Amino acid sequence: MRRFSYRSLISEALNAHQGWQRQWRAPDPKPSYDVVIVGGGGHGLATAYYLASQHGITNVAVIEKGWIGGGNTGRNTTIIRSNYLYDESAGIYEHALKLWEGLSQELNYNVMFSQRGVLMLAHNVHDVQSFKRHVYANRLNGIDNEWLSTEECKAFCPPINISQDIRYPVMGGALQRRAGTARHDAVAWGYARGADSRGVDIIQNCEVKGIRRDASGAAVGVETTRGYIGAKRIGVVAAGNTSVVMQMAGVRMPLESYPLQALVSEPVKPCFPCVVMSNAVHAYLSQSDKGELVIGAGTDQYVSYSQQGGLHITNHTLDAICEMFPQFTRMKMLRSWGGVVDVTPDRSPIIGKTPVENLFVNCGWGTGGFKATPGSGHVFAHTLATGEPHEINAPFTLDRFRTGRLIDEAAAAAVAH
Ligand code: FAD
Ligand code: PYC
Repeated sequence: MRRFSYRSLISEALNAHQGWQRQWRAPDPKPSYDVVIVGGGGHGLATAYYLASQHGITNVAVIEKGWIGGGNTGRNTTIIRSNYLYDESAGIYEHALKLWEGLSQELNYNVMFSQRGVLMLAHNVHDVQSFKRHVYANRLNGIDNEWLSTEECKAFCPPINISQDIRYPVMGGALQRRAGTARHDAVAWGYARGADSRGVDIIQNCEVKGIRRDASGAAVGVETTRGYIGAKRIGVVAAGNTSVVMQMAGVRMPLESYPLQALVSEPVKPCFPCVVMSNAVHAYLSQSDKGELVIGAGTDQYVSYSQQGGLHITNHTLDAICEMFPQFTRMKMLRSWGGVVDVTPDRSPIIGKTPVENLFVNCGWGTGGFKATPGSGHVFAHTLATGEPHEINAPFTLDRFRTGRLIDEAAAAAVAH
């Protein structure tokens, strides 16, 4: 695969960009693979990439029913942070954040990771206490997070309205400076390109319709719209559709799937320097490199597989945005869309073994898995390669919903929760 470099970009600019290769192949499925990954989102593609690059396992297929990155990976609002409460979460989200810091270089693909800072605003005494608790817990884990007064919030993000006369006045905020955003499509494409160049087959427009088990009950392959594909190990990474896929092997998952939506404004000149989230008023905002304001809120209140959310949620969010940032009141909204997120009872993911031999799962990232993409792929690749969890994903078992060792991150799941 031709590398992107200053030199290759200049030479292609002078050559009307005629010399670039396809970024990944479109192979027909082989009869069988060492590992089949169900789901070509960021997590599935990252898993394939690390299987090949870290474990030398290249006889791998990623099976995607639509197009890669067409699920939540390409629909999310790209907030990346590691300010979760518990040690287990600090382990995985900070592992991911460290990988983000070198990802463009690792993949030779610009994922446009921008550490512009994520500021979580507090609007009541409960917020203040909860965010300060997160700040202290994060610091104990060596994760940057700091408490800002109301005036310091305004200095960090001048568009914030700090008038104390509004319904939810700003009482301070927790700032993670190393947090930020990245370009979601580029993450899927970069991992796809890296995996493909190491021999991984990425098979798009191919839906998994069944999971075949042998007489002992072990999973041995997947039935797809392009025929049967055998597999020594299967990793299901299907986000909002995970329960449906796992049901094919007879495994009932502790997941609920909800629509989560976002919207963007017309593009304007750079006017918003960071990411601001507000759990209390249920809104968050950043500005994309194209200039659009990227806005989102919470999930719909009912389970659904519709990639479209309720209009009243958007209205409520825009009310909140107008109160926090009155200068945006006259902005026009351009597009809105939704994704289907897979939510666990404790708002933490499930990564590891299942009761079915050779069948592994990585799901439950709910409203907040984009930030974890590199870390999740990295530890899931280890799990698939060795058959045992990496120490970082060891706590995130399916079994915790039986034993009661939950990792309750409802507060850190934040606005979208
Ligand atoms: P996906 O990208 O959804 O990939 C799963 C893939 O599996 C899909 O492409 C799907 O087509 C495929 N699939 C499903 N069933 C089958 C089948 N039977 N056969 C073959 N393929 C199948 N997270 C953050 O960290 N920060 C944010 O700011 C953020 N904002 C969000 C905003 C919105 C509106 C949404 C919807 C989500 C947001 N998230 C955010 C959550 C984040 O997008 C997800 O947690 C993450 O992208 C999940 O990645 P994934 O690769 O597991 O899933
Ligand atoms: O996990 O930070 C997050 C998030 C923000 C919006 C949706 N998810």
